[in-house]
Amino acid sequence: MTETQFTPRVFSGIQPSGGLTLGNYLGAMKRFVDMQGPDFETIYCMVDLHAITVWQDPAALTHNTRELCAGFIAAGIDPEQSILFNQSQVPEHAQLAWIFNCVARMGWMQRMTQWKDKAGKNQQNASLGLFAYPALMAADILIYHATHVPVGEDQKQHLELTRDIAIKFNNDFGVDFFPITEPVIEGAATRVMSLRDGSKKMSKSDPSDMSRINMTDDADTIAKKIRKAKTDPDALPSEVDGLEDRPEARNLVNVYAALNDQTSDQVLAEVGGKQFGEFKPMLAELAVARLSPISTEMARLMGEEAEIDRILARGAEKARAIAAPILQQTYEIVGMVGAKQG
Ligand code: AQP
Repeated sequence: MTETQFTPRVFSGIQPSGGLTLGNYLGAMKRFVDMQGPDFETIYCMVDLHAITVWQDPAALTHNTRELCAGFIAAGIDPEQSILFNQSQVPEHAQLAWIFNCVARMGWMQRMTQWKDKAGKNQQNASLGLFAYPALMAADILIYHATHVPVGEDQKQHLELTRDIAIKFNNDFGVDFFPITEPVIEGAATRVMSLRDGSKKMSKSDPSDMSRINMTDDADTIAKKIRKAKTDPDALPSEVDGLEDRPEARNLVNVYAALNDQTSDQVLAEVGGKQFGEFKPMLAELAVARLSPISTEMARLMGEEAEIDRILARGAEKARAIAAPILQQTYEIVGMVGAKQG
């Protein structure tokens, strides 16, 4: 463990690999907004280098990156207070990732469940980038010496690997240089599930649009998706224990709780005994009330593309001012001739 006192600094990212989902919002973005404030420096990134580990149409990648930036701002990230940028514009991420490719072990990567899920049965045909994804993610975090990383539950294993990489680097080189980052996985909706299948995570890349709520969906679409969400025939229980073996019911209750800043227990104390026919319209109304202002603001910002590009460019400049000296110090520790402390 490290003795060094690191500046309390938050880093997290979202892939512009599709449109933002309610899962990304509740599991990540809403939490990013909560952490913005006097306690931390906050750095948020559109991780476009991660997105291309699976095929992205270039025009769609451009659009999705700008729309994601609009989503960050519409959700409450202030680009003056937080650093907001896209990953490819800060080359230090990829440069540190190479060092980490040489620190991480093949066996560590092979154990990653996201690799297994995304590569599927045809691993030989998956990109090398998809395999090395967690080393780039470790670099994203550690290039800023970030101490806290808010993420959804699905990223827990990658964050453990980030800690392993930091520990191994520090041990291999006999330094106390990289912090051992704390994952921040909190709230009622750390894993929002598909609306069609309570055993699958809600995901941008799910082929079924009915499986997810997109942050750009209009009120009618949100209400329709919730109305058609898979459920069971029983009434809602009054306590969380009663949701055991009812993944779809649990999911809708968790989503309601997260949208309303409550715990699932508090929600069930109010709605226990109700049938889904009554609960779903309540959830739809709440979801529309919370999400519509964000989607309206996103649409407005998307009409100001040049302004989004300016915010991203300015964010990248500020990010590089932190990342460049840390990369140079890393090179110096590794023994690269020409590296000098920034
Ligand atoms: N369903 C979810 N519930 C809670 N949190 C979630 N996150 C993603 N899905 C859920 C969190 O959102 C952040 C950004 O995720 P990402 O875009 O980097 O990649 P992902 O986790 O792979 O998300 P998707 O939507 O499933 O993207 P695709 O389909 O491209 O793979 C992370 O903090 C993640 O935990």
